Amino acid sequence: MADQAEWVKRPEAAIAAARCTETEYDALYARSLKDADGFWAEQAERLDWIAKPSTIADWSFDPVAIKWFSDGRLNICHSAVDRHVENGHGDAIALIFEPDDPKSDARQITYADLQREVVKMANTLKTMGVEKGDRVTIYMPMVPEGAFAMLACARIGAVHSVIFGGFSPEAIAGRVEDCESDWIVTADEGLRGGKRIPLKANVDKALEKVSVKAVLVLRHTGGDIAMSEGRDHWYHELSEGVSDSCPCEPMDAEDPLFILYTSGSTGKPKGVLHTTGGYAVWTETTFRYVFDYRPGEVYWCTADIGWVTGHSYIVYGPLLNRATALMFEGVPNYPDHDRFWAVCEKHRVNIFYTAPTAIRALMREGAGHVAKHDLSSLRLLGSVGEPINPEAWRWYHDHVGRGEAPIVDTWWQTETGGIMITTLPGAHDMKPGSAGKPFFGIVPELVENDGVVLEGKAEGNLCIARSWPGQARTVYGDHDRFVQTYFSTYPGKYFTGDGCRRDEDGYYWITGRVDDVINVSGHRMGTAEVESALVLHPKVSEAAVVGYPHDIKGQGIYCYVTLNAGEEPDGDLEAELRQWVRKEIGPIATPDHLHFTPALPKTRSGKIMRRILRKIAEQEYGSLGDTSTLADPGIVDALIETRKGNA
Ligand code: 6R9
Repeated sequence: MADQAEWVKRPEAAIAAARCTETEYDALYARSLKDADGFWAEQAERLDWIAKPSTIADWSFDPVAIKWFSDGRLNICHSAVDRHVENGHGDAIALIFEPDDPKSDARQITYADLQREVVKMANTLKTMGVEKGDRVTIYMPMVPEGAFAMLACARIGAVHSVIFGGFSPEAIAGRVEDCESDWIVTADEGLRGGKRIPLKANVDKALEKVSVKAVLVLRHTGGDIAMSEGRDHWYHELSEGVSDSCPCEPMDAEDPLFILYTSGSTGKPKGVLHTTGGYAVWTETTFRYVFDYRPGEVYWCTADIGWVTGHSYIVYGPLLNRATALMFEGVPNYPDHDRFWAVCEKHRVNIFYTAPTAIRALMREGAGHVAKHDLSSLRLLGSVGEPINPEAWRWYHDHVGRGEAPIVDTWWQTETGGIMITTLPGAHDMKPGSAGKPFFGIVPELVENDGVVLEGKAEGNLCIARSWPGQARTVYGDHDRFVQTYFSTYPGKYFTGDGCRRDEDGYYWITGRVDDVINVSGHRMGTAEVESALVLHPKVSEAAVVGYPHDIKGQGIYCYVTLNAGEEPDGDLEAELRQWVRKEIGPIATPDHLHFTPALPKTRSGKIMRRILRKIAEQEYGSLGDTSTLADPGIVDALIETRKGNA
């Protein structure tokens, strides 16, 4: 990427309407560092507290112990739902539901409806025996009941663990077991692009491996499913006659709110734990400034509630701001490639937040699909999940944003709880491909491998020097792993796992992961997870998985596979292995490329040389670096030959 990137000016309209101008950003940012306690105490005023916190920041990165607002008490559901009703906004629309099938009716859910629905779900969970502190697994399609379930857990003090509806029974079982969850909330089936997703059947398969006390099932498609007597309950039956009152459980600011599993470079996915007060303040504040939301506007984030983006920017951030958030059940290309734009036109969407992989896929289908629709309501666009290439940025800006709407390219992670680096729409001009500037309270540092912190224009490993309210507090059940993963590489700093460049204007450019995590269509995946799945197959002896550039997905999954003696690769086995990985992890982990090889390049001590495998997958044969430490250097030539043959 060129350093002298072109600036794209923010429009006058955005400046005029801005909640935060450039001067204000500079002043607020400076204050957020100089007087962190004062700054965050003020932001926290935007929530309803049962007991206002007197202690604000209380953290250390060495040893690792993170607390914010620790003597405060609140319930996030009260701030996101009830208080809006109490303040006379019960008729404001909280959620708009746009179903998979455009011919089905959209639903509008007011804040008063939302309160009723959440109370009903909360009391139903209580009927099942769920109590404060219990973990509840939510495996739902993108329907409002998914959000009701999350908020219902928060209301009664239960900890939700949402699992993306695309994950396999094996993945569900692993997560249910890891957080010792005794309850699952699911639906008969999901609908995506006209296809039925067998959610309940997947849960049934998972429950052959682990057991729970009860499963609550939403009737959504009406599809035929098995119900296990005594264990499974229909939501519409169990909720009948529950009380219409359910007080919000008073929670300590540091009481757990949710667990969300995410991939790392080693081992099984980690259950990242977020707590109540800091997460609420962080999502409320970031949503307010970054999207500069105004009452009455329609905001649409296309993520799934199974990912952190759905948690923070479909459910909590928008509702804490009394926004109208659209929830979309479907996919961008069903029934046709113009669905996103049709939905924007239909619901007069003002703020649209999506992922680069979706933009690239739609860009490939041509701007004609965009031109068919009146997108004049759009005033702000957002991007999240992976670096956005300048070409996709331009297309998004020119065609979807009519060359006018600013784009916020928001960098953040499951572990950060909310947005960390982005431009603000009225405060900053943009540079396509750069996330921009740090949000309030965020101190990014670029660090060399030896720990030296770089100043000014530089490139290095992205660390964050100070804690912020939305930061994850631990890995559920394994605090050592939390410390090891994020705080041991550069002691005293939070290490993000991303590489990053800072330019002469102080803009940050994320260059991608520097660890063994790959980003496929904005989904984070540990290469180790895919390897573990492959070697479970009886014919596979060894596997090494790397990412390689992919036009639409950003990164594709490239698998080097060694078979057991006597096994021969063929098309059938290839198809079988693809299917195998889908079954083990889920469709998002389907290998893009299988490369059978009699051996993998290893050092004499037996370490797989991933650096070389990455280069070969990328077809960068000239820059393989030193191969002299390999036990059998000849294997590299053979790998290159095969790669050239099948590229
Ligand atoms: C929110 C989310 C986190 C990883 C992160 C980085 C990549 C996310 C990005 C971005 C460049 C952006 N990432 N947003 N890279 N520019 N605007 O995606 O969380 O699923 O945990 O992924 O995604 O590599 O480290 P998560």
